[in-house]
Amino acid sequence: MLRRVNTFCRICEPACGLIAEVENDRLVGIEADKEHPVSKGFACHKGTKFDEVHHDPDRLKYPMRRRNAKAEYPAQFERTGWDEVINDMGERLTNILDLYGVDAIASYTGNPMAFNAFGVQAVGSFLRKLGIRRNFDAASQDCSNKFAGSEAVFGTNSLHPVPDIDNTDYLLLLGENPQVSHMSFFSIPNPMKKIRDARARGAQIRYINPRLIESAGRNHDEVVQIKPDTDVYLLAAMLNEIDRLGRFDEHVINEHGKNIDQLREFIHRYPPERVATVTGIEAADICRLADEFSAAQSAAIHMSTGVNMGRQGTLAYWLVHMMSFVTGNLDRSGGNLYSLGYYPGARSGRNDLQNLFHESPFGDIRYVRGSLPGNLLADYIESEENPIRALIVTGGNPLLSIAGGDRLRKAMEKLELLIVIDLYQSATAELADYLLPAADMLERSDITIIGLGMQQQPYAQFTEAVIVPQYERKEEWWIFARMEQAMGYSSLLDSEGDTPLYNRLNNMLAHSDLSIARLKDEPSGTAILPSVTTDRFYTDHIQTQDKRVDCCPPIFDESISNMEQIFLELEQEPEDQLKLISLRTNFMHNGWQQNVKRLKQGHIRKIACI
Ligand SMILES: Nc1nc2c(c(=O)[nH]1)N[C@H]1C(S)=C(S)[C@@H](COP(=O)(O)OP(=O)(O)OC[C@H]3O[C@@H](n4cnc5c(=O)[nH]c(N)nc54)[C@H](O)[C@@H]3O)O[C@H]1N2
Ligand SMILES: Nc1nc2c(c(=O)[nH]1)N[C@H]1C(S)=C(S)[C@@H](COP(=O)(O)OP(=O)(O)OC[C@H]3O[C@@H](n4cnc5c(=O)[nH]c(N)nc54)[C@H](O)[C@@H]3O)O[C@H]1N2
Ligand code: SF4
Ligand SMILES: [Mo]
Repeated sequence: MLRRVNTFCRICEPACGLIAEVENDRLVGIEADKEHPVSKGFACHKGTKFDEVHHDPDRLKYPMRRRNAKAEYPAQFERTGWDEVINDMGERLTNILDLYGVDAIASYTGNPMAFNAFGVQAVGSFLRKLGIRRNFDAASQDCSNKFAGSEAVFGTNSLHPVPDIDNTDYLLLLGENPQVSHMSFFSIPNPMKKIRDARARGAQIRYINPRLIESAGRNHDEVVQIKPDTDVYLLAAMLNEIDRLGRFDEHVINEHGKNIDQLREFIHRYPPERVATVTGIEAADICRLADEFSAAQSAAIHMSTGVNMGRQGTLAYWLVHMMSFVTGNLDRSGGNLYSLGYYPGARSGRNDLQNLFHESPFGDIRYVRGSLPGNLLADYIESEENPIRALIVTGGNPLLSIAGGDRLRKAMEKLELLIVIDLYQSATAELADYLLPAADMLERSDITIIGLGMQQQPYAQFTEAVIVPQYERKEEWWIFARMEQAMGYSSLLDSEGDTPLYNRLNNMLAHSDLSIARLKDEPSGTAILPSVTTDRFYTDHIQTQDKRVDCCPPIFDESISNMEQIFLELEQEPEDQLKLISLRTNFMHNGWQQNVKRLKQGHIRKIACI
């Protein structure tokens, strides 16, 4: 008999509603959920073609143990059983802990773990129980600048006001290509429809990008082409011009801001005429952008990985917040609004900005949201003093996703123990001592978590596993809970049933009078929450101690002087300087989905860069 099961996609941030078709315990099809109250029948080809991942013969099926040395290629693995492998790993981790202490063990959690509510909580619990401090994750490749930026300006890493796209008159998008990527730090199914609707209403759309992107299509005038890695100067110059036009909202600034004189002093160093050559945008065009943004009835702004991944992503995000705040568009209809989801997360992201940095053999570094910078992973492994000797990689492929793969490979070959939990034998997994097969998104239950605080329409969805894990694949939470048991810690598996696993998420849902049991009764497993509102940002959401927006956080002093240094260097660059920029396509998802044949159709549009 054919069963149609409601579920949702966990590949990227929109979390589109899906219907999975199951016949005789076998997945036979996936389609977009037309009845889904939020995604309303939208899903992209990665979600609807996920059956190819699920059935892929290359998928890991059994727990495996390495037979040859790490440096030997190809890797040789032998099949083993879960009890054996868990006991082996537990014993080896305990030995390393006893011999070298806790800093000899590190963890890297990859991007897919952000879409795995129970898995990510189990990894966290395991690391806390062992006391592991050397944590790395994919965020330092694509978004930790945003955590650090919001922390400095709003007092919490978890406050990222999103564009009020349904009401805005002007939408400024920097470093993103929603047609291909469906946006990050803004959970919105079918973003291109929203952008088209906004355009049809008469809103102006502007993309800042070195490349004429797919999202703009034939609307070439919507793209302002910029030289790579110079957005921070464009934003400073736009703010400068808006101030010159007398369009700072003094009332909002007096009421809710601080350090505004310092902001003014800073932006006055970057008038449009000065930054034109470095950004590749003529002064008149910068002034036009500034005029448009500040004259619009309402204007919204969003910045993504094209800028995040640059050298000055944190400062750029500060200036993005400033564009919104000083023009009175923060917390205003049609501007940028905080999307309170089922759990008020802003408070838990609060951080004390004093003494954030600590000395390390590689200079002063800091944790951002509990994680160290990924590009130091190789240094930590190769360090003479107190090196990382064991690494647990969960749902990530750092060898491909962190820059400098050759060096990282050589470093990883030196690890005494590498445990990799993945769907596939990835490049990183080629070096593993233990390679453990994870259940895929259709083989596990879950709840929407990644978009919390960033959903265009707040909602919560629960899904049961569509299909039981095939072969000997296991969910990540189970693997970590078993490891806890093997190493003598308390564990989710100590008591029966789902309750312990669901406890934390039920506590979070309780803030919205919801529970997993209640979600199960809702159509599509989905409860719609109140829409995003204005007028609570400065009273309820902002987390600085004085509840004021910091317009020029002192923690940026050093970066601000580096910014000038970099500017002087950029001014010296020859006009034909070649620079590489990232190109995300429909054919892959970061470093995976390479086997999905039906993603490889079509071609990359040849589009001009400056
Ligand atoms: N070369 C390159 N580098 C990049 C990027 C890129 O596109 N190309 N993108 C950048 C960005 S934006 C990011 S976020 C980071 C991502 O950095 P990573 O997370 O390190 O890299 P991914 O390629 O996303 O790796 C995901 C791995 O998880 C596995 N996987 C998929 N689903 C599951 C699951 O449910 N459970 C488990 N256990 N494993 C799973 C995949 O098979 C894959 O090996 O990389 C950044 N760096
Ligand atoms: N098909 C597909 N979808 C994906 C992914 C994928 O790999 N494939 N990855 C997912 C992940 S993990 C993420 S984080 C999101 C990312 O989603 P987006 O942030 O939208 O990522 P991109 O589509 O790479 O868009 C980045 C844009 O920045 C531009 N750019 C490069 N350098 C600069 C610069 O210096 N300044 C400016 N202004 N622009 C610049 C590039 O030309 C590119 O158009 O996508 C998600 N969705
Ligand atoms: S847009 Fe993202 S969440 Fe939606 S179906 Fe595609 S991959 Fe899945
Ligand atoms: Mo990402």
